[in-house]
Amino acid sequence: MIDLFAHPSQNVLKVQILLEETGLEHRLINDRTLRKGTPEFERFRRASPTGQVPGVYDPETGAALFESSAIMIYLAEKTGRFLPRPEHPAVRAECLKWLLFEAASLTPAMLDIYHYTLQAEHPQTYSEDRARERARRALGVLEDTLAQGRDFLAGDYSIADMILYPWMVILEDFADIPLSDYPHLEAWTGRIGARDAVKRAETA
Ligand SMILES: N[C@@H](CCC(=O)N[C@@H](CS)C(=O)NCC(=O)O)C(=O)O
Repeated sequence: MIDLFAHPSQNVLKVQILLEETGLEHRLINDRTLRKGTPEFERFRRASPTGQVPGVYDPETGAALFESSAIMIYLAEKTGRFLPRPEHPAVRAECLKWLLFEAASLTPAMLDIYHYTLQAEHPQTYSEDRARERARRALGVLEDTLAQGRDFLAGDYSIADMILYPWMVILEDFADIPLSDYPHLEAWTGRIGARDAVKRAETA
């Protein structure tokens, strides 16, 4: 039984979607209720040295992981699903490319928008404009990719789709960017959101 250290957040939702898609047995452990000195707390700190969620501990292999992209790769490889195998390096790299893009391009821009617009005490126009421009640039790349007639980002439905989907669900509330500005991305979001496993993850 895999431990998923979590509290409600989009970063956790990515992993929950994959766990539901693969049917891997798991239990959610709310990191905020863990008490120092308990075995669960020790496992959480081993999995996530930053103390952030998601964190995963897999007693079957001893894997103790943080960073949602690393967790997604691990679970996909463990099950042999949703990540092309190394014998197909080009499609595998295509899938991994979107995982890195999510972590290195879209997410930092989204978080900067959130902080500079919704959290900062004083308006920070330059930083806010720059973050918004970076986010729109990343969203434009996704839109152009899906406009090439692809149903999913890297061929078949994969962890690339699962890792990016949670951001689209909150795009407007979180970054004040309407998803309808990106019609292909909006249709893709609808396709993923309609999956039973995704619905289960969203209501878990
Ligand atoms: N890069 C990390 C980000 C993890 C992250 O920011 N987690 C947030 C929840 S969405 C968290 O634990 N925040 C509490 C904290 O930073 O202490 C990932 O992709 O997993």
